[in-house]
Amino acid sequence: MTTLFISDLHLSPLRPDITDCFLDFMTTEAVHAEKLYVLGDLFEFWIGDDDNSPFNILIKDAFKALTQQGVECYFTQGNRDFLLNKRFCKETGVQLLDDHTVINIDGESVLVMHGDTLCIDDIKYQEFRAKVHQPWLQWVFNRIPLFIRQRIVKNVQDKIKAKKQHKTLTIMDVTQSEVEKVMSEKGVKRLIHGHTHRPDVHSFINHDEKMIRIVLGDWYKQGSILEYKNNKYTLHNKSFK
Ligand code: LP5
Ligand code: MN
Repeated sequence: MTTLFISDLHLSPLRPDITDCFLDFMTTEAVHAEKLYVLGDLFEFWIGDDDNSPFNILIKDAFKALTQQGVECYFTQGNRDFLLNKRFCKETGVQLLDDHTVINIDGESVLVMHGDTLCIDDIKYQEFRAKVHQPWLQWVFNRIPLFIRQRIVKNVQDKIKAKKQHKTLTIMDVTQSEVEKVMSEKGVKRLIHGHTHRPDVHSFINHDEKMIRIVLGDWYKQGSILEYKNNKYTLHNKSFK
């Protein structure tokens, strides 16, 4: 049994190198897996499930082909695709997971998430997140014409870009006490997430028990995949052609 995990691809029509690597991954690696977990930020930005641009159709078709071949696909929203929802899933066969979901891998409970909720020292981001996750605001936003939504997002992104440059790397990393708290609450000894773009395997002791936190990598310079096979987790890269 092979289970694959990816996140932080930031797919966009402006990065055909990432898109090619992703499409190749879907047809050569993912197709042989039993399950694929996409832990957020698949897209550079997802404006809404009604955006049927040729690029979005290309990506949706890749998921549809995969699920039709029997690979179970799961998706967790990231901070860039928090508006990806049920319609995308219905069109592709992908199953949407809650922000924090405990899955079972060969008998072990494993917590999977995007990872942004662990960065609690990034107070400005957490305030922003709380705002844009309000169901009523999303309801209203989804009903605004697409071209106006695109302008709003561009405006907010420009505003935010300047603010992000002043943040330290520590603020933008996970807060260890929050990791321990969430893992205890969920009763797991293993956590898999993305978001920080710092692929690594962290081991630590909490309440006398060994805990493991696996961080997925981004796809800016190469593909980054976590593979679970034969009771072993391996992080590997996939070069752009
Ligand atoms: O992904 P990455 O690493 O670049 O940065 C993230 C955080 N940034 C974001 C921002 C999104 O990518 C862009 C969102 C555009 C959204 C348009 C919304 C339209 C309304 C929708 C209503 C339903 O996620 C970044 C983190 C970083 O991760 C590391 O964790 O630091 O966070 C920020 O930079 C956010 C700023 O700190 C907060 C800025 C507040 C600006 C307020 C603008 C008004 C918002 C109005 C919302 C209605
Ligand atoms: Mn992210």
